[in-house]
Amino acid sequence: MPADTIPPVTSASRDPAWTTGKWGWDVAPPTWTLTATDEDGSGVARIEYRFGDGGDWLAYGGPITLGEGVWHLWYHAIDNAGNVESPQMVATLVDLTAPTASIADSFQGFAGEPVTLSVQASDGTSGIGIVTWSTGGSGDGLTQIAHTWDEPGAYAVSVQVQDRAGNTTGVSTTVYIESREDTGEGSEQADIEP
Ligand SMILES: [Ca+2]
Ligand SMILES: [Ca+2]
Repeated sequence: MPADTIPPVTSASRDPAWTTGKWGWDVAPPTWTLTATDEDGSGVARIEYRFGDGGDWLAYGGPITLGEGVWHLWYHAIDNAGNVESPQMVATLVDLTAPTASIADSFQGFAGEPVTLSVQASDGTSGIGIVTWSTGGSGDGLTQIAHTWDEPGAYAVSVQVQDRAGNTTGVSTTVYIESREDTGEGSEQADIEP
């Protein structure tokens, strides 16, 4: 039997096969399975893995499920003749947590004039993505928006804050719109000196 000088080959497969969130993120913990073959050689002795490109290699004992975080899973196999495969890597982005979002209980404004609304939002893992307002505005990181109501009244406004992975938090508020006439405030009064 000729000497085995060819390293084994490891392949990585994930379940589910495709990322479950947006922009390459997973929103449920994916599982990686490593399998190695050493065709016509001495046979696979073991598979090893580690996270990041430094540190000790760990013996692979079975499928690896990844929680929240940004992961670089490095792996290689070694055959029974001691040939070591060049390391391979798969990157996995996991965000399981919806953003935090808060909005003021109420906003005030005047009919026919734009009211500026804002929401405080943050997301530690994938970051804030699309923000969608029930007033009609939607955009990447759109945490502030202006809207004009033509008639006095109390208006419910809701906002959906999504992280880049697709996890969503909803918050709502009320906008109270008055008319200038009802309040007695008018542009003429601004000129009156005390
Ligand atoms: Ca081999
Ligand atoms: Ca998140």
